[in-house]
Amino acid sequence: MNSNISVLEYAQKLLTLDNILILTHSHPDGDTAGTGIALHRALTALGKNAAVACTDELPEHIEFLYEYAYPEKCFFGTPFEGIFDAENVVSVDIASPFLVGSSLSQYVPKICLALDHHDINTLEVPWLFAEPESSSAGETLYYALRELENITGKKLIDEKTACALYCAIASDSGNFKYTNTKERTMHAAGELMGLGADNGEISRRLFDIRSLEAFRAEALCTRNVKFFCGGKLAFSHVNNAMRQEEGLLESDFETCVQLLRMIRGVEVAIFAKEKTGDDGVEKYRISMRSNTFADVAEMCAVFGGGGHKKAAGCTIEGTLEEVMEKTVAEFEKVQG
Ligand SMILES: [Mn+2]
Repeated sequence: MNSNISVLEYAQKLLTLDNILILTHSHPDGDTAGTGIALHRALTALGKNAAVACTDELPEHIEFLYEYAYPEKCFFGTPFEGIFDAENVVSVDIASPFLVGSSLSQYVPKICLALDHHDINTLEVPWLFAEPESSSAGETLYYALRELENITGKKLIDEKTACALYCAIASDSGNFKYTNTKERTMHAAGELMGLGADNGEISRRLFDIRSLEAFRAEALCTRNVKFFCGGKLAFSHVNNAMRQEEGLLESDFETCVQLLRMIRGVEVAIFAKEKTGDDGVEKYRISMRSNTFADVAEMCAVFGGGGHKKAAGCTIEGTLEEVMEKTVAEFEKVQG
């Protein structure tokens, strides 16, 4: 069973370890990768031998994190057998054993110390340091490194470590926009800027760079938008034929629902992607977002889906017209 330890105990425990493998979660985001890299740098500054690993490569939008890493001991999607010998395994931002990913799953039973910020952590580890009130693993690690600095009297956050931690926090807090952003989040970010994190450049790289394909997908989304309920519901879609004609992938459409939500007067935004399979049954993958009162998790649950109050999804069988009618009817119920 997990026992949740304090920041001081976490810092003390880290000091007792060496030859440390830092595990990050699969499909890495800025938080897990930035936190893993920052911890690697801090452990190296403490004179310890360590490496950071992930099942998958860093996706394009956070590839710049390599600039802050020690690349020779950074194994994102690359094997390290024979290069690094893991004596102790620690994890960052991993809430469940399944999030480690298949190529590193043999290390799950060896995790001795976990750092996390999720509400629920199902890792079975001897020591868990979890702070659900924290915006990000990066925020939790920042305060833990401050604790380690107090204990050891060593400076552990250099400019690159500060950049990696800033990226981690900015990623998970939506550039300090989500409700998980608290006073201590901004405090940590401010101190990291003082230590050399370039907030403008990091937010540009994390949030202001888009693929041309995403723009073309949004153009298609904009062309197909329809409004219902006096402009409170915006519905758009893409079918396979349109998508193939434009040479776009399904993943290029990820930001479309966000775009619809930004239209003045819209409460619920719906984007539908055709998912008709080889069986020929017509169906659509639905993404829903709401702005204020509507609970889209409830709306999606009607169709066997789910999610959060303001962001949810489901899959609905039927023609586009049927899917539109069904989802509009659900919104009419909730808008009262
Ligand atoms: Mn996280």
